[in-house]
Amino acid sequence: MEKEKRSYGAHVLALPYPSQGHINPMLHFCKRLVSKGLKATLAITTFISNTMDPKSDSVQFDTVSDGYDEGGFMQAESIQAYLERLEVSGSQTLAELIKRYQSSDHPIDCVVYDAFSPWALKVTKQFGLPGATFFTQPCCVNYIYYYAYHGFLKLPVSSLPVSIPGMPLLELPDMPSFIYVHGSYPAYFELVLNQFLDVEKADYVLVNTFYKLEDKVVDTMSKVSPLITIGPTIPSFYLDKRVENDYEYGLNLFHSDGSNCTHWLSTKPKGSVVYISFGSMANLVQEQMEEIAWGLKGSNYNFLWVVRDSEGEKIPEKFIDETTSEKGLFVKWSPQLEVLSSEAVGCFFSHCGWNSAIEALSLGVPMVVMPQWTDQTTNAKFVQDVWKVGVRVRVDEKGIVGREEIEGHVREVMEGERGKEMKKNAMKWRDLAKEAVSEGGTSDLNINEFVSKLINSK
Ligand code: UDP
Ligand code: 7WV
Repeated sequence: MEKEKRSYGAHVLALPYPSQGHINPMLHFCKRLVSKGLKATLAITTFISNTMDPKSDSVQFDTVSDGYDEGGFMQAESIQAYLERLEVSGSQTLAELIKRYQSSDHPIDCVVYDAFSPWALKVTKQFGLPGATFFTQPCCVNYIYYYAYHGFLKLPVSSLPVSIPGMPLLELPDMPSFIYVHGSYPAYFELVLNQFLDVEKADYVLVNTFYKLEDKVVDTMSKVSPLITIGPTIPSFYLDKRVENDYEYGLNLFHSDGSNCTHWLSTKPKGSVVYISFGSMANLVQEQMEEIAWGLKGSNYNFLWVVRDSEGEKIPEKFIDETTSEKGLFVKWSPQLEVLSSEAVGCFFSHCGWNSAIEALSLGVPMVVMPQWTDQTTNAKFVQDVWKVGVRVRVDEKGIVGREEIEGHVREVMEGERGKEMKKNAMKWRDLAKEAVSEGGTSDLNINEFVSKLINSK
């Protein structure tokens, strides 16, 4: 019997690093590829697959193992142990998965893997397939790591400010935390630097950013390490609206009270709400949570605050008692894009994880940023001084951001002259983000070229 003719151009297997901030952009990129005629399979870990309920009409899900099928990262003895086992089990199960597809009707034609997992390229090449590494962080951060990886940036940093071509001068707190706090999280530092391990052997280097947002860094970095910008990878409904049924990411590691948020927001006047979230991983010390609470109270604005289960106990009881449900809403997880696109939201108080930052830029929402670690410090520098869409709060001698500092910055963004300027800039970036992924935009053209090369190289 003749084989059924393929209805798709090529089959992409995508392998995200197993965290929320890495799954979201990869999953969404897959949806975009499907909308352009490819077939896409997202390989999540067995643990995540067993605990979540991934939803997508267009992307297919499959599993690999990080070696911790019962508890994921939380089950690991240490960060280093997790990363080591992820590489061993990940390589093995990725190979098994590709092998299984190669003897089916829809063999894999390309592997798109998170830059955090350079080992995936070795597996990909064993099957003679093209590999595309996917950077989930912005180019400004990647280029700093590129410099450090090649020893162009001497560590610990002793000469300040740091001058890197294509970038503004950087002070120490503007550097990624692993550089800023030299020696912190050595295993993660190795992970972020190793994004450049074998990068020249990858057939494609994809970055979740868009050209006009980072034109100087992209141009500078492209000369030494060719890359293509394919972002923002946020659901199409919020940008070009060309991908059908693409309203949400579709894989949440936490349960959300979605309709609750949207209903509550719908009762609030335009620009009256501060949305607060520190992403999926940050754990703040109790004193910091208290300062945020009293800073908010002082500002007297409405607020929608995402407090994950593990953070709940850190909110002062007195604050909860004094806050009416009209004034403030606490949720354990939010439909963040829906929230950010609500007219009621006047500013986003954020840890400045890259997804959150590019989502705010794409939806035209100004920010107060309180970076915690990893790339967030550098993202915050660019949010404040390059894109000019937010202000960064400063920590005191004890490493805490005080309530007055918080109240002052929230007021500045919500009501000050500078706030109006930031809103205007945010709207400009929103338009440029839309343009980038719309027909003929920089990211759209880059994705089209990637797609046609894949189809033609089969
Ligand atoms: N997010 C969400 N609901 C929340 C908080 C976060 O849907 O209540 C999403 C957010 O839209 C983003 C991702 O989770 O896409 C978090 O990624 P980010 O890079 O901002 O931070 P991380 O969690 O990696 O620190
Ligand atoms: C998850 C685990 C470790 C890191 C990150 C995410 C990130 O910064 O993206 Br270093």
